[in-house]
Amino acid sequence: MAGKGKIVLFFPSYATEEVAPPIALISIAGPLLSAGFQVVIVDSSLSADPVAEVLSHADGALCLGISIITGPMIREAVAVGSAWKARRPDAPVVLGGWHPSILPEQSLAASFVDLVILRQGELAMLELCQQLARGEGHQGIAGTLWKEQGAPHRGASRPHMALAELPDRMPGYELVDQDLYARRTRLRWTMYTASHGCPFDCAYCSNASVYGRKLDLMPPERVVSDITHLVRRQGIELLGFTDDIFFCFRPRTFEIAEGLLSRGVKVDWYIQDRADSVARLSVEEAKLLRRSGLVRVHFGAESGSDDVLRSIDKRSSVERTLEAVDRCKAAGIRASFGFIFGLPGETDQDLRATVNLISRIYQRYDRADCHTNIFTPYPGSPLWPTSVELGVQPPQTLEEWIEYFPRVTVLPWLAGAKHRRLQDIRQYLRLGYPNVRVGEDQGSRRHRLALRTLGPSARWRLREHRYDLPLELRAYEAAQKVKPSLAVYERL
Ligand code: B12
Ligand code: SF4
Repeated sequence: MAGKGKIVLFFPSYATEEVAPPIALISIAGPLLSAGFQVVIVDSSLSADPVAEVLSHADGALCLGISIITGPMIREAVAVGSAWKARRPDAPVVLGGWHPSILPEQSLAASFVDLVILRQGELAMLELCQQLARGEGHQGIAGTLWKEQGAPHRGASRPHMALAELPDRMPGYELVDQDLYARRTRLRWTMYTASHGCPFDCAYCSNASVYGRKLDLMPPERVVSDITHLVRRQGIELLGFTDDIFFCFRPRTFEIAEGLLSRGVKVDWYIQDRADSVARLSVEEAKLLRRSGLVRVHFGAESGSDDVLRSIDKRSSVERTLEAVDRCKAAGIRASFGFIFGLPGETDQDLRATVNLISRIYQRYDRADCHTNIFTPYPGSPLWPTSVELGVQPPQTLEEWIEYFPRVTVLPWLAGAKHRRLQDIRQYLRLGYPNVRVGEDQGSRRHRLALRTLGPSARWRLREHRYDLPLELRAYEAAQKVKPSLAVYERL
């Protein structure tokens, strides 16, 4: 039943080494496939020439849908969307995902965009495609904004629909060629969404502006049967949950773990959660999760200073972070911690506390790793208005957001030497405590040699908090330009 028409979906490059099937588009594709549409997903990570590949599917298509998160993904969204518009002015270009959901009017104003779908996209996209298939145009769908003779219009609002009531997402997974991804990453892995939303309100997080503060939980038995399907039908070996706080509702967590065990489903899985949630688990509970396949937890630890944690309303503490390390260690679960440098008001003492905490985590558990980012204020987060007051210049067009990401953006309160110093500290952390993420290249022999040579001095600097005259770092960076294979993986 692929007779209703063809829909092309595009997932732009996100400028990192990680490669994974685009879960947002898989979710959109599921209901379209069940309704009888033919769906083509083009994932830039697998494409040598995304513009040419998308255009090769343009003839006869009803529309092009593009998914974007704020930042570098917008570059290819603009290139592909504009090329599509030039070739198929009659077939609308639809933007969906986090960025257009938070800034819909500005996103719609881009010349190649005909329609923006706000927040949850499954039903709005299905209705749009059904309307287009009937030859009725792209106007008037609830939960969307569209252009008509160049002027913007907004449809009725569309309430969030519980995950459990949405049309099945699983047919979308069947569309993806897992072999292609496995060839790139040497691992059959995919992502799965068992809940949306988060009841917390961390000041840097834009989650609530898209999913609100209410948790939307997929029933545990459905989670178990979907995972069973993915493992048995697609040979998935590793599954990443996109949920923000997996342990939010503890009984459900154990039902999922026990369900996987009782069905004999052999799969490794990882989650993201808060340190305080994991610290609350008993060792026995953590071990049960490990037995069911939980291999890694990604934590937002954010800072080694309780003052900073209070200032961002994290409602957790350094002590909780260390307890979470212990719990993971006791159960043999890998633990990855994310830290944010350069939050407004962070002092040098706070920064030192964070570097110390990172060193303590590495000393405490040899299967822990830490990642740092320089704070990037996102629209839709509680810290956005403060950041604008402090001098952040909001980009004025969709295209201007392309350059808006941590490696490029310099915060006004970090202008000059402060930003450079933070980047140096991050680099010393990478050299002092190297680690590798899922789906990432393990690095060349030369790269490993550079790490062995520079590691001890990097760890000395971090311990002493001395970052003056970083000559070895500059030499290393110069060598990187000559031999890019020396590059330590840089997280954006
Ligand atoms: C997985 C993930 C990624 C992965 C996606 C990989 C992949 N192959 O799928 C990648 C690696 C791309 C990624 C990168 C980044 N991410 Co991210 N990511 C997530 C995460 C954990 C899950 C997103 C997801 O897939 N959810 C499941 C799907 C089903 O939900 P969804 O994405 O909301 O999609 C629905 C709707 O948005 C909509 N929709 C989405 N796309 C489309 C397209 C069309 C056509 C339509 C109609 C609808 C539609 O319909 C979907 C189904 O309902 C979220 C946090 C979270 N828990 O949601 C952060 C999150 C989206 N990421 C975020 C950030 C900040 C980033 C980075 C900037 C991080 C960084 N510092 O580099 C980068 C930006 C990209 C880049 N570097 O270019 C922020 C978003 C900020 C913002 N305002 O945009 C989030 C919310 C995390 C947070 N709480 O701060 N991320
Ligand atoms: S950072 Fe995590 S815990 Fe905090 S509000 Fe966002 S999703 Fe929730």
